[in-house]
Order: sequence, then structure tokens, then C-alpha cells
Amino acid sequence: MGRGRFITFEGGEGVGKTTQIQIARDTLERAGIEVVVTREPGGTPMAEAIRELLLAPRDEPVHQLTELLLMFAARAQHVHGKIIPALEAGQWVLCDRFTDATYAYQGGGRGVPRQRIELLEQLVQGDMRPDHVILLDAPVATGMARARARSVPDRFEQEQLAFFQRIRDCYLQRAQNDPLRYHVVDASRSLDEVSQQIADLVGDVVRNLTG
Ligand code: Z5A
Repeated sequence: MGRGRFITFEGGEGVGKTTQIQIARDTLERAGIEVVVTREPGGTPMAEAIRELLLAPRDEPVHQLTELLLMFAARAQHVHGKIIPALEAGQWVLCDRFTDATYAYQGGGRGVPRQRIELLEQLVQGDMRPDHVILLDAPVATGMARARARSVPDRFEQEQLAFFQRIRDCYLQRAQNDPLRYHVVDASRSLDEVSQQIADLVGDVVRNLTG
């Protein structure tokens, strides 16, 4: 049995990651592939507890280093306790956000220097990176409207438009720098159109691997 593949879903808030990851799961399962769907921050009981700490709105200002280190603490638990064991068992892992979100939110959004993120990425992940990153891209106002129609804003969702614009710019820049690994999907289209493109994309990944 070969190693599984690691595919992450990224983008600003409300772009449809959680919805589209289920389309990807269905496509893979129909091709007979065993799939693990997970998310960040979170994915294991301890990492989910760290997620609650990170997302809860609070009066105390959260220092950008506290936020950064908690993201990577959750990630260490998730990568070593769940993602790597699944990949080694031949399963495909679909993850709702991963380290690209740290570059976008803590780097682009909060202004943490990229080198600090790279240092922690290397410490926690070694050379492990997603095989494919599906970037769901939509104008900030579109994603914000969708997310806010759905639930009460968490600590991140309480940020202003300019914060989310920097995040979008950072994601698009990363995708432009590595076009073979990143797949940018226009998420402002209808649910059916986006879902069709995701199913096609994931189908292509499977076909390329199986010849
Ligand atoms: N964060 C970070 O700062 N650093 C990190 O390293 C990591 C994360 C890993 C939690 O993430 C927060 O953690 C996140 C960044 C930070 N904060 N923010 N913002 P999260 O992924 O759990 O939270 P989120 O980005 O806010 O996810 P979301 O709001 O659940 O959005 P989504 O998963 O992309 O969208 P969705 O739930 O699939 O869809 C939202 C709604 O839109 C829903 O009602 C859908 O039915 C609807 N929808 C979806 N697609 C469409 C289309 N195409 N048309 C119309 N309506 C649609």
C-alpha cells in the first residue's frame, strides 16, 4: 500500500471550504479511496481544545505570538497524532485549512514576519507539505456575507475588511508562486458550479496518480 495524499482547502472566511471538502470526499470515495476529513486548528481532542481557546472572543488582547504558537501547538498534535499516521496507512487526508492559513492570517493579517512562521513550520512539520492546496477565492465581502448569515462571529470573524483583504492577497501570492501545487477556484460562483470544478479537480488528481 502506497502513502496517501494530503490535500488542503484554503481561503478566507465563508468561501465554502467546509461545503466543498464533502464534495471532494464523495469524489474520492467513489474512486475507492479511503479518506480522512479533518480541520485546523483542531482535528484531535487536544487540538480541538486549543481551537476553542483560539476562537473564543475575549476582552484580553491576544498577542500575535501567543496566537502563532497556539496554532502550531495544535498543528503539532494534529500532524503527528493524526495526519502522518493516516497518510502512512495509505489514506488520503483532506484538511480544512493548514499552514497556508498561518501565512495568510498570522503573516498577512497580523503582520508576523514570514521567517518566524517558516521556522515553526520546519520544527513542527519537517519537510511535510500538502501535495495539493485548493484555494477557494472570492471577494472578501462575498465570503463575509455568507459567513455572517450563518453564525455568530468568532474572534477572527470580528476583524475588519482590511484584515481579510490582506489575507486574500497573501493566499493569491502564495498560489502564484507555486502554480503546480495550488489550484485557485473562483468561489464567488454558484454552489453547483464550484462543486463541479472541485469534483473535476480531485478527479484529475486521482487520474494522474493511477494513470
Ligand atoms: N486560522 C488562523 O488564523 N491560522 C491558522 O493557521 C488556521 C486557522 C489553521 C477558524 O477557521 C479560524 O482559524 C479562521 C482562521 C483561523 N477564522 N476565520 N475567519 P475555520 O475554517 O473554522 O473558519 P472559517 O474560515 O470562518 O470557516 P467558515 O466560515 O466555516 O467558512 P467555509 O468553511 O469556507 O464556508 P462554508 O461553511 O462551507 O460556507 C459558508 C456559508 O456559505 C454556508 O452557509 C454555505 O452554505 C454557503 N456557501 C458555500 N458556498 C457557496 C456558494 N458557492 N454560493 C452560495 N453560498 C455558498
